[in-house]
Amino acid sequence: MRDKEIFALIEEEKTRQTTGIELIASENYASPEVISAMGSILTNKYAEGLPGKRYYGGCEVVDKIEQLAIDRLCKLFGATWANVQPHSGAQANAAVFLACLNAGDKILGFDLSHGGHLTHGSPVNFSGKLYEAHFYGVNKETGRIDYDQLEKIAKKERPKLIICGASAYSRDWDYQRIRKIANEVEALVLADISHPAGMIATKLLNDPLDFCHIVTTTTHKTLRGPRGGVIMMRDNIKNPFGLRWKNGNLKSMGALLDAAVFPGIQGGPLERVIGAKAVAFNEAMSTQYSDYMKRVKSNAKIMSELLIEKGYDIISGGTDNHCMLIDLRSKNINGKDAEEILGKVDITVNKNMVPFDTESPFVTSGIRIGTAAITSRGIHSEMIPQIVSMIDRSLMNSTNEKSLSDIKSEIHETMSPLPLFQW
Ligand code: DSN
Repeated sequence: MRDKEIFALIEEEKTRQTTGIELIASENYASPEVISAMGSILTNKYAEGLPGKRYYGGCEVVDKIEQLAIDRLCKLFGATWANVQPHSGAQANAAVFLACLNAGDKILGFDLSHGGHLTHGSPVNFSGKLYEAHFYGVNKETGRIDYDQLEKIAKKERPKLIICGASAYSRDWDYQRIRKIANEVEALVLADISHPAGMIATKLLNDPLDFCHIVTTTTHKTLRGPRGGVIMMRDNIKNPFGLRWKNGNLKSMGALLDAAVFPGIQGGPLERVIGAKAVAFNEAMSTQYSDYMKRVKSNAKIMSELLIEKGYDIISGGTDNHCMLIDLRSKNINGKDAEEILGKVDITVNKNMVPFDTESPFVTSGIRIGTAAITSRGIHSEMIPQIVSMIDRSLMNSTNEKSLSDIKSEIHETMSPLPLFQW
């Protein structure tokens, strides 16, 4: 029996992914091996618990798979403890909150409207409903994190947890400064590196594990693995303050985090996804992946420079990583319209709030762009000017249907010959 409807739709989605230009900063194309592990018979197995400590029989093979995933992740990031079971980045963050905080405790995160993430204290998310959330943002002039403001709020509010990391921030983070502030107010530091994880693993950006007590990441963005999350720590991190970090001891903090993942917030782990995570971590330790990350970074840099040349306003004036946030107010277009116009020519982006936005989250003044996915398809630096030109021509001729149709054909011709994934 074959489900014709669903498999026809999967083919339709494959055509969409193949013919268009994917610029959503959080997306990527996983390797055939990652996808094969994800679509494997590992989906048949229940394995509540941890390797060697399960609540079900028959776990001897999945134990080896999960342990390999843990070991490879630790090697990739130089971590000494990891949990690879979170089903997503949001779940990873929820587990950290459950392990480290009591309901009502104060947290301090990066403002969602400045580029932060829902799970860092937004009022519509569990993190803002269960905890008392405070926020820092970017400096209006520089578009960069305002560490002085962060320090001021931390000293005033004395949060239990300071969260760094973002969904739409193109600059590197000063983890050392954040840890110094956290020490002064006796807070734990969580770095959510979901977006730049691959660049951190390949040492193209500062290393949060040097200074942050706990690090979470998704595995499907720059890391290019299956959809999922992980939690990590490194044992040089000592914490005398965290009320629930028993004895300042990494081992007992690890036990608290393990228990927060399961049975705290999740049931059985997805061993097929954990197997695919292990495949992706192995790939991320290769020189080909390091080269890929360097190309993602240089493609983003070239793209931001070319957009600036065409009069686009990039928040903070450029990028250190794979993404950039464009304030479209100087072009008299809002984010919603830009997303729709680019969608007509099969360039996929997402509308995004810009710092100090004057539009609502449903309209927004900006779009976010990232180069991880197109670089996986083999887009090299010489092709970036053409992509920037196609973006600009679409936005500038948005009411000219003929022009949009020509651009769409150009995009299909450029992208269709490229495989979905190539090293
Ligand atoms: N939705 C992800 C992103 O686009 O950045 C974050 O969860």
